[in-house]
Amino acid sequence: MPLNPPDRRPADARKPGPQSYEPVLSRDVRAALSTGLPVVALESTIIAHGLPRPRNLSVARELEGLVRSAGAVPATVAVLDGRARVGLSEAQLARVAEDPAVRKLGHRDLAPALAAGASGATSVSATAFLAARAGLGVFATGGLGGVHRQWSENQDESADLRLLARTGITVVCAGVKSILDVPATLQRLETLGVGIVGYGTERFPGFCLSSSGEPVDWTVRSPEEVVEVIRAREALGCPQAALIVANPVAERDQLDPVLHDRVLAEALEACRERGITGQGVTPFLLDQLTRRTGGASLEANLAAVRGNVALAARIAVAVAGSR
Ligand code: PSU
Ligand code: MN
Repeated sequence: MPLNPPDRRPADARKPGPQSYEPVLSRDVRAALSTGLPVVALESTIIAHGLPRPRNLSVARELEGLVRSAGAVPATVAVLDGRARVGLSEAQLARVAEDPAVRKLGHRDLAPALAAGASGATSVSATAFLAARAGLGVFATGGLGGVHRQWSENQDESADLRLLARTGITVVCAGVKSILDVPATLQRLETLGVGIVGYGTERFPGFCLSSSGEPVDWTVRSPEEVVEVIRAREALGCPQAALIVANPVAERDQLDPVLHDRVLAEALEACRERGITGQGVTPFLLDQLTRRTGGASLEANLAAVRGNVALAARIAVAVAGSR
């Protein structure tokens, strides 16, 4: 199944009509925002294209449950039938996980997708964009996109970075995906002015590894300390760029670093051999890692995502309590 299958609907089903392109907030999300209750945005590309089926749907539900049990409202973001949605129903969440026609959308894809009446899962860039526009302040994912390892050959740099440079949202993640050139990505984040704090660590996390080996300049140790950074950013009037809360997966849950380095080299080679480019690269490499580690990278990835979602919910609750 190609990642972005061609649009085979009959022409009249695609005819543009007078339609509102405003993002649609779920009832829960709208109610929470109007009463100041905490809300956490969740991305959907990890569900549709980052995790194997049918596990992806149970993970999607589990992540929403983690947010709820921390006392916040989950807002999974996706585009369905030309409507950008912030907060999904059970059926909509299932559709994102199961429908093979669900594409992968970066923020630049949003307008053409809405105009075409298409459906797609939102990457970090599209999710952060829609969440911030809806007034959400906290967002959780697994690992951010960034600068790929063969950048000098193909200039593949995730749209996540540039979008986060101009979106004032707090993103809780386990660093950037370990398939990337991590030092180069950190350099880009510095150039772009994206803030980074390590959560309980002096090392930048490595996605399914607890540490990438790179240092972070600032460390916070509680949701309340994150809130202080957010308040200081607001007081300075500088939240045009995102704040990354880099939250490592526990060492007992990480992928064996030696195994990681070996299979990643094989996966990168397979990606080159098959000539995979563009939006397909990241899903391909994640899938290869899962296959070549007998599922161990997937478990570490999931442990990281769960930890990030739970922490994001605690941060959202602390932010709501401080207002
Ligand atoms: N984190 C994960 N799994 C994923 C992703 C993040 O644990 O699949 C997704 C995010 O949606 C991110 C995207 O925005 O991978 C990056 O894709 P690209 O490199 O094509 O920009
Ligand atoms: Mn890319």
